[in-house]
Amino acid sequence: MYTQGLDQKDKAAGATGQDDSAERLAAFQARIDADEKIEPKDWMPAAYRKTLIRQMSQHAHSEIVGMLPEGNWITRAPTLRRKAILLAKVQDEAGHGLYIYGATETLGVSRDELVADLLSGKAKYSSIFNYPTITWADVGAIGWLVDGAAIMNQIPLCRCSYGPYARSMIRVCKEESFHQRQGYEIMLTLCRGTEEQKRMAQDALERWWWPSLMMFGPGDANSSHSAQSMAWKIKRFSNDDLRQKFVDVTVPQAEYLGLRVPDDDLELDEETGHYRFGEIDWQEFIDVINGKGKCNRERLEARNKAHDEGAWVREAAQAYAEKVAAREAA
Ligand code: BYC
Repeated sequence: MYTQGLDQKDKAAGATGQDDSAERLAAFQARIDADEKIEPKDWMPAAYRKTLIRQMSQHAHSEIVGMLPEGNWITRAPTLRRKAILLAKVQDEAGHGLYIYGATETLGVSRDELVADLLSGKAKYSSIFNYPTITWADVGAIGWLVDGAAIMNQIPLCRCSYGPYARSMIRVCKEESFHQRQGYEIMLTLCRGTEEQKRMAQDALERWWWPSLMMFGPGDANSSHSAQSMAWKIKRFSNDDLRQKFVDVTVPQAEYLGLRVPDDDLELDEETGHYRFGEIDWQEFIDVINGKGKCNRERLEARNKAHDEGAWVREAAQAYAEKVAAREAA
């Protein structure tokens, strides 16, 4: 369905190439200001299209690469029930990637180009998926913290100005809520278990807390895209605002679990009702997004291997499509 947008590529390039006149830009901004949705066949500035392709493709890649850290535990889930839930969750992430790739294709870029950029290492994906999952508690911490951060970021994207992206986020957010609850329930079970289980939960929180805060992106002062993306209502809140909201809802959840958030500067500001928290290690964030995280290499190798091993499926689908087309032509 979404690939129908591909036949608009030439027209779209023409429309965005020469025609970004002040008048057209003003009319476009007026539509955004009136909270109208922009649809694939509508005129849009070239830079709006480029920003969306960048953000949406990175988002889709994150969903797909995000299957790997948790996928690591499918064969080692502690019970049949946990295994069934984890399988469903990881499959949901694949679905999210596919909806968002589909929505990105409506902007006139092909799935093959997007995937090639991921596999070559040219395209970014979320920093969080470059950390290892070394114990079962990491599966709980990912659901609780990573999916929790993802919901905080994605609920406002349901109101994004670009229609296909906004609509794809509605189902994604419903599924992410279930993911967050299952992760929290794993943490709760561990925290009510033996001393050793509680230590595993604490250790996972210590390793995932700061990387989860980094998911929201650089601080507002260093966020190169935020101002324009907010003016276009692609983003509705700044990176720092969403990070603060996440801290405010998550700290009481950690307290309920009886776990300690690994931040000596964490303190509730009674006047504002917000938690003050310590400085994020931005050098670590920069290193991770530049390919120097613990698992960057492993993640790209895994995606490339899966792509190579799936070649026969693509070839078979292509051969079948050609056979059907030839039969119809005859
Ligand atoms: N990691 O100007 P800024 C999930 C880059 S998956 C890597 O603030 P923007 C899940 C940014 O791209 C959920 N790179 O950018 C799946 C830019 O670089 P470029 C993933 C990051 O776009 C499986 C530069 O830093 N969610 O939920 O305005 C299992 C400057 O940043 C990161 C999404 O993708 C990062 N964390 O704001 C479990 C949500 N942060 O492109 C769970 C959609 C920043 O100029 N994306 N960068 O080279 C967004 O909302 C926005 O793109 C961001 C960044 C808030 C992430």
